[in-house]
Amino acid sequence: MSSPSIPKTQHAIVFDKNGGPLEYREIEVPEPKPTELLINVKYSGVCHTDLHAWKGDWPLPTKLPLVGGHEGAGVVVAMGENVRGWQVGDLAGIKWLNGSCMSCEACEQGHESNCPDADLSGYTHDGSFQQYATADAVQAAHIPAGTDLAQVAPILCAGITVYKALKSANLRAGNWVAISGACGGLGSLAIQYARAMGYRVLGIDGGDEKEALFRKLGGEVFVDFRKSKDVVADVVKATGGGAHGVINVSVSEAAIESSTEYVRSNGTVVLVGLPGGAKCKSDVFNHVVKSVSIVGSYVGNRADTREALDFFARGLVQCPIKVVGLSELPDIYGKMERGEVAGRYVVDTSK
Ligand code: 8ID
Ligand code: ZN
Ligand code: ZN
Repeated sequence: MSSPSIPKTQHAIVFDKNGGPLEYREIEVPEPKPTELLINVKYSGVCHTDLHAWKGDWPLPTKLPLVGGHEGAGVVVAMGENVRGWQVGDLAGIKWLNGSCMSCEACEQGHESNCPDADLSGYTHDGSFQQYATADAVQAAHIPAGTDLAQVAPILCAGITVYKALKSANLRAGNWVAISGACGGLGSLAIQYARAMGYRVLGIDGGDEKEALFRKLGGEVFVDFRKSKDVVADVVKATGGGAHGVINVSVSEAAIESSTEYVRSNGTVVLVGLPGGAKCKSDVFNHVVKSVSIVGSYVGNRADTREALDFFARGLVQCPIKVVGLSELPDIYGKMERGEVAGRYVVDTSK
C-alpha cells in the first residue's frame, strides 16, 4: 500500500566515516521491507547519542555511510505487505530501538532494548535526519492524530528514556531525585516527568541560562557544578542527607562518580548518560555501608513508550525546543559538544 506522491529522492544529512564531514545530500528514498513503515519525517529531535554515533565514541560500530537521528515524528506514507495495525496517514514516531527479534529471552520478557539483535535508528539503520525513513511497524511509536510533531519529537528518545530511568529509581512521592545534567535534552524532560510523578527535584548543571530554565520547568534546588566548591556536600545538605535517587544524564565521568557519593543510603543511582570509555567508580566501603544500588537504564520498551507519550498528551511534560533546518545539524553538534544546548534542538526536515 502506498500513496502516489512519494518522491524518488530526498534530502538527508549523511556521513561516510565517523567524525568525517556531515553532508546535506540528495539521496534515494528507501523502500520499506514487508514488516516496515515508510514515514515522511517532518521533525526530528537531536540527541547527544547522535553526536556520539557520528564521532564513533562507543565500542559498537555504526553502519556507514549513515543517516543519524532517532527522535523522528512524521506521517505514514507507505507500508510493507505484512504490516498490521497501521494506516497510511497515521502519525508515527521513529525511536532508537527501530526493531528487535521478538523471540530471544530479553524480547520475550519485554526488555526489547536489550535484544542482542536490536536494530538501532541512526546507528545500525538509517534514521530520522532524512525526509523519508523506514521503521519496523511493531516498534514504531503510535502518535495520536492532531499531535504537534515538533513538540512530540523529543519524547521519542529523551522522554521515554528519562521516564523509564525514573521508574528504575524505585522512588516514592515526596522523595528527592537529583538530575545530573538537568538542563540538556534528557534532563529538561526528566525534571518534568519527576514532578508529574510526585518527586522533589534537585538539578545539577552549569551556567545561568541553564539555571533559569531549571526554575522555569519547576525544579526546586539548583546546584551549579561550575560555581559550587563541593557538589556532593551541596546535594547532601539540600536534600537533608542525600538524594533518594539520581538520574545521571550528563556526559561526564566525574559527575557520575560524585553521584555515588551524594545518593542517600538505600538509594538508587541510575546510569543513563554514555560518555565514551567511562567507568562508574564507586567506593566499596561507602557502597556497602550505605547499601546503595547502581543500575543502568537503556531507553524503554513499548509500554514505556505508550506511557511516556501519555504524560505528553495530558500536557504534563513539554520539552523546551528550538526548531531549525535539518541542514544546520553540524552547528547543533558544535553547540552540544560545548555544553551550550539548553533543552532540545529539533530539526525541520524540509529545510
Ligand atoms: O537509553 C539511554 N541510556 C540513553 C538515551 C538517550 C541518551 C542515553 N543517552 C545519553 C546520550 O548518549 C548522552 O550521553 O545521555 C546523555 C545525555 O544526552 P542529552 O540529554 O541528549 O545531552 P545534552 O542535551 O548534551 O545534555 C547534557 C547536559 O549535561 C550537562 C551539560 O551542561 C548538558 O546540559 N553536564 C555536563 I556535559 N557535565 C556536567 C557535570 N559535570 C553536566 N551537568 C552536571 N555536571
Ligand atoms: Zn537519544
Ligand atoms: Zn530479541
